[in-house]
Amino acid sequence: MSGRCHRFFSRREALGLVGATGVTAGLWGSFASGQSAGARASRELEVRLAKASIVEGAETEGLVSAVADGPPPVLRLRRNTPFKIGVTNRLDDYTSMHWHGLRVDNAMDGVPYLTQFPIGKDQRFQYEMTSPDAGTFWYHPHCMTMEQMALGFTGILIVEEDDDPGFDFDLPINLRDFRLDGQGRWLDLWTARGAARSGTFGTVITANWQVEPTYEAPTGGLVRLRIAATDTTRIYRVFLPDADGRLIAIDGHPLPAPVDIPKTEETALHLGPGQRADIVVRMPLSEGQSITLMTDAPGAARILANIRSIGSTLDRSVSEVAALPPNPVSTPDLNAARLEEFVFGWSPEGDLPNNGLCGTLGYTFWSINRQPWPGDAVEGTGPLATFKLGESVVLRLRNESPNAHPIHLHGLAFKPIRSNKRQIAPLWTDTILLQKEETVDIAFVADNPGDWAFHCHIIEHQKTGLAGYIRVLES
Ligand SMILES: [Cu+2]
Repeated sequence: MSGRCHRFFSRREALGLVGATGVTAGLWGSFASGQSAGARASRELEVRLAKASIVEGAETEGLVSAVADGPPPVLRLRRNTPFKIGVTNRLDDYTSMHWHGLRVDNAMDGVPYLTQFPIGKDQRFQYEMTSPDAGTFWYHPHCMTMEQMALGFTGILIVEEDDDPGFDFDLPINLRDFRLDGQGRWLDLWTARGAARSGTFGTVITANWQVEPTYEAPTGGLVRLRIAATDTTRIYRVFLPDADGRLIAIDGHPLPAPVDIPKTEETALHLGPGQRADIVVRMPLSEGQSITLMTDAPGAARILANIRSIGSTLDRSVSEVAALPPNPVSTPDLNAARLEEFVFGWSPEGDLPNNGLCGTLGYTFWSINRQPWPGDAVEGTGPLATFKLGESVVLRLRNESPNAHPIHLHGLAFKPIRSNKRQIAPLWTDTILLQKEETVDIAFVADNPGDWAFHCHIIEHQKTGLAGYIRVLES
């Protein structure tokens, strides 16, 4: 356990964290009673180059963030409340911003050519959105996606519940890898070999851009961990061996009833790129004791973050953890639902370049229904399927490949209803992690009009053909 202690005073705003190491006990009171301490009606983000120490003892330059020296800020907004966010691009390359999991207006979804033009250097685009759902979401560029995400631009976005659910501490944990050598220098961000298989894995696993950070939280308190898997490639397999707690939400949507948290590698919760888990843990009752968030990984399990008890005990109990209020997602009528089938697999185009949504990796390996995303010009590129507004829909997602694919649908919440391989919980989500050679049916009501991107969230798969979109008509 080589976890370093981190002081966040100078970066508290950047990380959106209050009460990390060094903050006095007095602040907890305000944090506990005012969960919306950071919620705002508007924000400005400047997408820019940054530097930070990710490998101990070395500084890495050429990161992409919205602050000079750390991860993109945690954004907090309130449910059903308009939120404006200006995005100014200070990079030489184009960008755009997507709000993963938010059911917003199509024009605000941030997908180049499908919903907006890319944002050029020194240009600003103002996003305006109102989220009907509370929960843990995230944001990232959808243009030059591979480069800008791999270089750091993945941030957590929190939509607060109407009523404070009464936890003592809120800790966003942004899980992602970086591809760096031992001196903190960049390795190739993608490889043809990786793109054609499970993706190119990072070499440094981080939480909030840090290796094994240690946070502090009130002794005996209930801590809400908002774990977001924002890596381009890695499927995290998280567990908490020392903790008592409950899983309360997956992918932004509350579980109908909280369930016990995974404590072993065997029971680990698999979070593919794009997925989130809200976990409430009860901190140890003795000051100085820690709990550990871990991930199973090839070779050995790894520490993601430590959380240490500090202060006199609050003496809370996990039995106090109740279900969060459900989000207002319409329930599909499965008897009337229209079935559409999709197969995710190899591409007939071989190694030709593919422009999948703004910026190419130089080759094409993947497809949906044998059709790789054909390029930047949407002109002449039809939707994979078109639905009437309000129509109940079942999509049959067949993965014919030996690789897992976290399939993400923009703008709509859906639920898996059956798998040919496993018992599957019918929980609302925006990203379903298809196992190798698995077929899963998902269902939803097509109640948000627009052209919604539909793609794998292993970015090398998306960018080499495993992308497309569906259309929901205005009426
Ligand atoms: Cu994939």
